[in-house]
Amino acid sequence: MNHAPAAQLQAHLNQARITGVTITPVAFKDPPLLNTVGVHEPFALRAIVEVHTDAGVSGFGETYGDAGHIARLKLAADSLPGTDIFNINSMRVAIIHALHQDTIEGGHGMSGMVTGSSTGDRVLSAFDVAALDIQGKLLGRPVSDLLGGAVREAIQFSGYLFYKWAAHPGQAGDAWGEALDPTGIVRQARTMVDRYGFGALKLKAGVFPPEEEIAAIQALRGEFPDLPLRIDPNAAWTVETSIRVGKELDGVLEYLEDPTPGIDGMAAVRREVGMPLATNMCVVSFADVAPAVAAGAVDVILSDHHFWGGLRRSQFLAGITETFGLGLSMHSNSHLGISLAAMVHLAAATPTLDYACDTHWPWKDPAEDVIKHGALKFRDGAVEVPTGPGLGIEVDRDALERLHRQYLDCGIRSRDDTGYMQRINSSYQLQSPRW
Ligand code: GKR
Ligand code: MG
Repeated sequence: MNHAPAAQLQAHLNQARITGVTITPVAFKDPPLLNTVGVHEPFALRAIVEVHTDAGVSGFGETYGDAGHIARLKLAADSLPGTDIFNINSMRVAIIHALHQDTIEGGHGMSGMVTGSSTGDRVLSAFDVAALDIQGKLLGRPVSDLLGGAVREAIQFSGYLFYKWAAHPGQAGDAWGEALDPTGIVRQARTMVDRYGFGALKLKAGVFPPEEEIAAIQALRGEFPDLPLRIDPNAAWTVETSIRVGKELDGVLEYLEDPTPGIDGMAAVRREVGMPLATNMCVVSFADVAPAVAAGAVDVILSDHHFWGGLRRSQFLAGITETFGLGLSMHSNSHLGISLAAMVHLAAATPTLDYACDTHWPWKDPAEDVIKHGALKFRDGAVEVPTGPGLGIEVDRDALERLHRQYLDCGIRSRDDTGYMQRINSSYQLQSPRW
């Protein structure tokens, strides 16, 4: 038997230590999508994290692009050289140590809608994904294999509907057009379903009085009698309003997502409403799980590897939800292809993730990404799990440079939906709950 290839692989793996990290902030065009804290700015920010090793192989992760988050990523990156790329536990310890005396302000990347997540997990996530990308490339196996193996070949996503303006003030309109009433939302949903084949729909609510949003859901139900529907007002409603809406839409929705703020509020709604309650706001870190379970606050947790500490720790969350008989879905924010690939590998290797995952993908200009075209395609509302080594995608370095230039030129340094809205409408006030 010839042991030479095995010996070569061993030598290669022995060398896989981190030599450095490159963090590249990027900006990509974003339409004026409305939510309960304001409106999306003309550009969304992300940070692309490339981890280099002495094996000559590098890997990528994608995360929030807010200035505070980038400052923390840099602190973390400085602590990693010398770490074995197969030892994500050591990376985590180094990162948490590096952040120990962190006095950096802000950097949550979610415009105030998710603020209680663990800073260490939020920072670790992009490094975890990059490490798994490298491990997969070294071993010639997809990331889903490193997570225990894919249990599905394609991942179902939901069509994420937003109320929106026709255009950012002073700019030309986008192809989606305006959606400010049930007719506009149904038109948007029809385009999304025809274009991507989504088999579930989610409405971002908390923008208009609840009656108008109930009407939009009823209009969607009329147009798409068989599709599961969800509504997510990001805690814009009081407990009383949530109960009223929950009763009215019982039997119409698959789940009701974050109607009201906090674990106690959600628990009060859940006692009165028959359908499942879901969250990506009151359970956003491991510290929130026990109080939420004790209070009986939710039925479904929307995981998100960007703030749950990466892919392995998101699987750890999946184990917890399974243990407590909770459902598992997946949350998203505006993102590019590296994140989509990571979401797909995670969902593929998480057997209990039964709901269609959220994605902001349709809202991105298809011409803008940091990955080469072709690896990730939607068919019948799903993305096939890449089978190539690592994340199974290739970063387009010219595109990365272009989107970095766009970041430098756009002037936005932190996501601020509320500030942008207030610049357009000076009487706009942040309020939660609003109705
Ligand atoms: O993109 O405006 C948005 C969403 O509202 C996002 O920021 C939320 O974090 O999609 C998210 C959610 O489900 O809450
Ligand atoms: Mg949500």
